[in-house]
Amino acid sequence: MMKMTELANKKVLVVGLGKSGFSVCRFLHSQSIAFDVVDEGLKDADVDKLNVFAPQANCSHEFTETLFCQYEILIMSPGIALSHSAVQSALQKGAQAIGDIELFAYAVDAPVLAVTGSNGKSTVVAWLQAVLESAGVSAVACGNIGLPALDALQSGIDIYVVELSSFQLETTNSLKLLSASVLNVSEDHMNRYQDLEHYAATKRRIYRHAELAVCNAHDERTHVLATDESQAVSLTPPRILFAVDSVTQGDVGTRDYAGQTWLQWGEKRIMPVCELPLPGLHNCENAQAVLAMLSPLSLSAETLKAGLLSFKGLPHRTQFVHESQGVRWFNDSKGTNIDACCRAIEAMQAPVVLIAGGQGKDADFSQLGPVVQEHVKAIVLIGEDADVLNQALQDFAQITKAKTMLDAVTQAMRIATAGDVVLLSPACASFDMFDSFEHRGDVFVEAVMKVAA
Ligand code: UMA
Repeated sequence: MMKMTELANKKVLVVGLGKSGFSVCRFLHSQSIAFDVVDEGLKDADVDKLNVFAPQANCSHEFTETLFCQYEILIMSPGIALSHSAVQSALQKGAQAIGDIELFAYAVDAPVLAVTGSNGKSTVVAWLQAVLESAGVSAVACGNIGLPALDALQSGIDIYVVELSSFQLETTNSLKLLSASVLNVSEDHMNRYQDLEHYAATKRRIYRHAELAVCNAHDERTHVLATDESQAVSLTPPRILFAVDSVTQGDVGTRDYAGQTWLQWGEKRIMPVCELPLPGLHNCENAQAVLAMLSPLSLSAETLKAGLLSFKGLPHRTQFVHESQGVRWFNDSKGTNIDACCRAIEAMQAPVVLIAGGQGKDADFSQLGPVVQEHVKAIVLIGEDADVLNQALQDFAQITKAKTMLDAVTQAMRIATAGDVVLLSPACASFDMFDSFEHRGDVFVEAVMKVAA
């Protein structure tokens, strides 16, 4: 493992000046480590912001071999692929690529829990934080969830709870974890990986230095594989399973008592599933993952139950927005892939008018067909890949297209009748029309309040 002192003697390039790039710059500056910056979309305002604390940093917007090959350490932003030709040239000349989470690993001095997965990771991370806080443990949720991990570093924190994306895991090598989980693996980011197994193996890098691996009983791709290249450096960690249908041993799942299904952790009965504060089977599994991730802390069943109940859910994840004329409106803007969209549709338990579309990331949308056929009465498509979705789904539901979110909401309002749900769950990234999934969700909520309230 490289040490911070070694970093100080290297030529360092921060690649990407978004949220994580800025957190890296602030961190390097705080450690008196010199660096330069490159960002293809470099904005004057960002250069000004950087100049306030690091005027010595050279800023460039050219991703060229000549530039990259001048550096020994590339600190990559997660959104920038290692396969970029300028990055590859530098790596071949002996440069090393790391990410913000690797720097976090060097600096953190409290226990860390980390969660990845195609879906549910933000919810699990925020739920973990809620349970810990309610148990009197000071915890901060950071990483892919939005607060860059390096910005979260502060004194007085008992436990860091970090959400990691597969992108971040590509450049993370030495993060020591008290417990780690790949919650699930389903198709996403296929424009960045060779296939689903390549994507899954990248996620499993999270187990590299974990003391406990928390794996999904229904999803073998989440299980630690001794043959993974990522495991080569450590012993296979002990494992605890969640999503077990009828728990008998130390795993976490459900068990039936007197006609009621309970959350069960080994011999501990935690609470009836129907009392969980978030709806749907997927949230029952998220709660189980929370319990499993916390097992090293040996909290009591009462403490865990109180903690689970204290969580109110996150915005943009099957978030109830409004009801008028018997039609309920839900914002699931965070549904950025097919699996998340399917689970949101199923959790509605009512006929759905779906608003979907955006950047499709090369996904195979025909996989949405069966769920759409069963639960969706109409789809309103938005975004640059609307035609791709239309092609894949036209046999399963009535489809119309909309140019703006306001247009989509207006059309959905016309189609929906009492008892229906209108659900924004795009199954796509947002960047063609919006700054982020949060921005997309906010614009949706605003449109709903304008049109339906
Ligand atoms: N850039 C380039 N060249 C490129 C791509 C980007 O120069 O080819 C530049 C852009 O001009 C921009 C910067 O890089 O200035 C953006 O960097 P980034 O895309 O890595 O994004 P950040 O702002 O640093 O935010 C990242 C995560 N984004 C991605 O992984 C795409 C955020 O997760 C995360 O919250 C943040 O770090 C803090 O850790 C968002 C996300 O979409 C929510 N994550 C994906 C997901 O959840 O599916 C992985």
